[in-house]
Amino acid sequence: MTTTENTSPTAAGSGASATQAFRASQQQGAPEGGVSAERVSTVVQAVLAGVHEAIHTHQVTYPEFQAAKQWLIDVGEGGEWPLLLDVFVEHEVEDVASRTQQGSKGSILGPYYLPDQQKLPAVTALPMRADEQGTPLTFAGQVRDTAGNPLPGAELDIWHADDEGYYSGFAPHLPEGNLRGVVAVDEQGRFEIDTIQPAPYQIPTDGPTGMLITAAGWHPWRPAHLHLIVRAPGHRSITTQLYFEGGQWLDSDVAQATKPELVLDPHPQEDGRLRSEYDFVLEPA
Ligand code: MBD
Ligand code: FE
Repeated sequence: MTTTENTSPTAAGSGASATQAFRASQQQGAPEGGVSAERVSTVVQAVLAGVHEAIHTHQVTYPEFQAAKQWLIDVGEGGEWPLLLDVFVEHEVEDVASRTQQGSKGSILGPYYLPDQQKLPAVTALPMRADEQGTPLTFAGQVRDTAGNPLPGAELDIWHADDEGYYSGFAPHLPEGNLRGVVAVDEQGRFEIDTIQPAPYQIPTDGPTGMLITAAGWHPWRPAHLHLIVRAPGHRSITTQLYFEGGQWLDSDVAQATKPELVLDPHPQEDGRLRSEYDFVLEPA
């Protein structure tokens, strides 16, 4: 991925990178054969009906309509469509998808996933800076199928923010691949990953999404979290996030992406590291 526009940890920088990353991911992910006219008509009509109803119910004025138009233009120019949609909409799409999913609970992907990260063995440390800040954390567990058998062919694609809430690839001061990796589990489906505890994530306040949040008087925070995609041959992948017991914003995630089953309870070890265990269960594909 090129990061030419991304020269400082600003909303415009991370927005441009997130838009670029999304476009790259769409080369593989677009629905085969497109979407039928009937489906487009049904869903778009329902979306527009919701907008129309809000306008009538709340007697929206011309100045308000034009301000909304200006803001939507800014969302696009700032590259913030991935951020805005993943924060305010993706949780509903995930809720629909999760209704047909067995095994571990999923959560939203968000705008900061990058494919093709460093391959790592089952007992490992995520790539990090020599002076990486944050409480050291060991995250360990096992991947099994719905019958309880270990899945030795599984991998954990893991990524998370640093101790300041920034993601590598979306903040130019961070080395490429920092706090990201693809971990291959061992013969028992087990893994043990050394990393640091991430900080909560704040929506950039200098971009259009942050301006909306400020204008509405909401808070711009997501609780600290690990992102994961867990895959195994012949099984349905799980995209999820794991949070931390007692963490700030856990009960008021701006992205509404927390679930009670997704909260880790890390315990301090004798060496001062935190340790947390979590097992994943994948259903057959
Ligand atoms: C994030 O870190 C995130 O996980 C989501 C879903 C949206 C914005 C930032
Ligand atoms: Fe995130």
